[in-house]
Amino acid sequence: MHRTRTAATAALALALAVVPLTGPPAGAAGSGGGRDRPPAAGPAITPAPQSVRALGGRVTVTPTVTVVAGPKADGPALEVVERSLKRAGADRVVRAGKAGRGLTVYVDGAGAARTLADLGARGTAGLPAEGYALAVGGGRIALAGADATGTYYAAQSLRQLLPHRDRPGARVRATAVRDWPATPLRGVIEGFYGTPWSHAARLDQLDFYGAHKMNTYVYSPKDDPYLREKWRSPYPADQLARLGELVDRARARHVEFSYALSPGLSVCYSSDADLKALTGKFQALWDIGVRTFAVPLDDISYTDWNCAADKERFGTGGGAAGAAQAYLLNRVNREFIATHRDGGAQPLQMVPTEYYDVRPSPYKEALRTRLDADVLVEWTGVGVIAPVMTVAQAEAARQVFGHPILTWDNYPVNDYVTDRLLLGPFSGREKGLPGRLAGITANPMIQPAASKIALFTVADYAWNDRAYDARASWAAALKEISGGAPRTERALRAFADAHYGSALNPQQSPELAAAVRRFQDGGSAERLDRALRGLQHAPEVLRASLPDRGFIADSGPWLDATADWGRAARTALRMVQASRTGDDATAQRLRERLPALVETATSHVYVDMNGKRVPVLVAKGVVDTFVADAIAEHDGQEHGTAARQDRTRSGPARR
Ligand code: LTM
Repeated sequence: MHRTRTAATAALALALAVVPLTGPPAGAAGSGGGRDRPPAAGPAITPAPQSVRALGGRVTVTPTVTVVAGPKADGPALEVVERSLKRAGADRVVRAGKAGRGLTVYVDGAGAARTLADLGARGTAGLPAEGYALAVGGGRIALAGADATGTYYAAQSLRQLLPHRDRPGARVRATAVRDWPATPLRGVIEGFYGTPWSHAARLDQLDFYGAHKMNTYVYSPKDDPYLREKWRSPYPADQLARLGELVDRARARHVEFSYALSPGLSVCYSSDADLKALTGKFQALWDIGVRTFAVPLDDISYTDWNCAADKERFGTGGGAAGAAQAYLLNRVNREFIATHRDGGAQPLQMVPTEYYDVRPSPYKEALRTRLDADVLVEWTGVGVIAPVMTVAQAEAARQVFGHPILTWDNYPVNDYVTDRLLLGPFSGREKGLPGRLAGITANPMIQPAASKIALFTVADYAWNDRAYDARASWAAALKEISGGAPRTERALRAFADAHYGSALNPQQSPELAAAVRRFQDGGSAERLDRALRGLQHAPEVLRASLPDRGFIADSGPWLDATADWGRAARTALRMVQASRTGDDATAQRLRERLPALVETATSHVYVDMNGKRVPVLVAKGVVDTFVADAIAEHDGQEHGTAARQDRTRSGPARR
């Protein structure tokens, strides 16, 4: 199966040539005179577009809508357009060569270009790869992409502009959007240790990436044995067929499927046989449609060789390891990638063994000077889990590795804290960073559906970092994932707040913590109880109404623990109130219930792929501390009361 160069490659080729890698296209709205604002109260498009302008007036979705497609209009884009029109109430969506009587939607071609001009919207000229123009107005809609992916993204934006309705007549605000990505590669690297995602979850993720304008999925689960321990072995036919399904789904969603093989545990870098094993495996993946390949060499020893021949050939130490890796990768690059370029092979990607800093070293020096210039180097930022990532750090990485940098951002991955869900937003990444990078890939949690909150925000940042606001993006993610029902959204917010903290979001449970602080500063108990009641009941609301059932399956033990911590904290609050108002009997009764409640709340476990039972955490340092403080306050008072009673019984203190 041969494919032409994708939009992502074209964008990347451009990115490799110029630094800064991307920026607003010349003369684009928002490039100098300030960014256009979304029309007031209009539906939100996510990721936030670079430019949105209200045109005035509205367009009605008529019973029959005509779609006029250009000769090369993207098939998946047309499917999204037609499905969205039907969801907006159109009874019939017909394809025709010219405008019909009702609403007409032009997708690419001369019709779209003319309609954009008629509506006073700029066309696609000057837009970077994957950019698009979209205009709604005057009884027409026009979508045009700088390339097929751009058209697909225009369709995704239109999907969000159109309402959901069960009959014709919906009215849509007249709007012009001109949009483009801040960095060429945006997406996810399934690169964690632990239970690999299921096939169904991966298919679902690819749909999610396409809908959020993410164009990259790197297949690199550490615990797929065929990627690491058994990297030389071919996949069994059924597993290869499943990978083929993922590749096909990825293509249909304009996502580039990147296959990452990690031979570092046993490879002999100088061995012809191992080169053959590596490229042979790549060829098997090529044959099912993969066009992007990576060789991660993270988490291996580079001081121990796997064969005597390497020691003889390269010597010892970090510089020798860099030289050996560059030797093998250059052979892969020249003997496989280059020979497959006409068929659509994309630039090779690699993860260095020193992937977590920008300190000069003999190893990095060897990669910088010896590795072919067009190989992309993945880098996690400074620190394996980087709390912040700055433009200066990215520039230092570019310098020290001497190659274009694709970030392997270890958020929201939780393989190193399997007791937690990380449901906060992508934070601490400086504005301007995407423009300095070949791209951004995020390493997600072992729990695929629960990762979507964070991944939504990654997509938002990677597309338009200038407009990115972590809290606003987080709220938008909750809105989308909750399916629009306010009660579900409130429950999801309470649950996500209870699992917010991480290296990127050092404040755990910011909303619950603020509610506790307010109470401790003299605020009303009723108010705190409302917040705790929200926490306690969030799991049952989510279980009853969250549309994404994968999220519920992923979060099972954390949902149970959240409900139980909510119950324990409310009991603790009532105990404090009773004791503060002098109702010692009630306080004592509640006090006696607390140990069992805390025991239940701490009894829920996540069972990992090895059967290890890991007790899960909820709002760590907030809800548990509140309960502990409440117990201390009660017991301290009780101790004081008992001491006073003792003194009373034994008469006045003697001097
Ligand atoms: O980050 C990299 C390059 N490698 C590993 C990941 O596989 C792992 O998921 C993360 C988080 O534990 N840390 C790593 O070092």
